[in-house]
Amino acid sequence: MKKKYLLFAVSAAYILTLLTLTRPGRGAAAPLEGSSVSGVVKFAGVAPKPTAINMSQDPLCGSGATTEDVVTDGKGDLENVVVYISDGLAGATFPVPDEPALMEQKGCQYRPHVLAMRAGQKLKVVNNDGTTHNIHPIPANNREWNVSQPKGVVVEQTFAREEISVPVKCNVHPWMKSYIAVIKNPYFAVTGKGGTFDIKGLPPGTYTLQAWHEKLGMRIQKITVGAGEAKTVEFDYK
Ligand SMILES: [Cu+2]
Repeated sequence: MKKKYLLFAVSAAYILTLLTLTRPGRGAAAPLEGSSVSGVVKFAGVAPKPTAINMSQDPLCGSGATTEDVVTDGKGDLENVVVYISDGLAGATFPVPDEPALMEQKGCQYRPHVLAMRAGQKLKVVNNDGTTHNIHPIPANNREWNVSQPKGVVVEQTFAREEISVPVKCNVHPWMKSYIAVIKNPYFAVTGKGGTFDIKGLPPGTYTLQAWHEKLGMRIQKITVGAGEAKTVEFDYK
């Protein structure tokens, strides 16, 4: 009788172990688990029209580019909005990715126009143009730097502290402007085509979700996401 119970107990333990080991999303994939918050950023009303940029001072820059301070499609979906968790992570720290964040200069414009990256992460700035640029971020909460960047030269820098967002200019080409959002947690996105964003791998909790646009300013929402919940939210500008 005793032996039978023992056999039963051992079998049950074996099955439980198997179930645990074969559950999807365990082990190395763990950081990608969790809840998510996604959605869209909208601009209500008539968006200002992009205007042509006069690049005639530098024949190596090309022509035909337009301003990017408010970029929407015909449906009011707003691009270049940084959406990030600004509060609710209770001082948690997160490893900084080894891969650098990338900003390119193409046709004498910054690509992307708005970049989001981690505090302490390496920033790699590439010059794809035939001309010399001068990359010059003007931070309020980080070390300022200002580097001449001839054709083909790669610049690498970091920003130590969170700052949303650091304006970047080029001292050679006055129309060149971009923004770098430096964020201390990994929970952020920048809206692209369609005005959408998707922040994955969030632990369940209550957070302040903030949206930042270079011309239209900040929007703030309190959100609560349950375990495994895929929350959707909308931000509205006008
Ligand atoms: Cu330039």
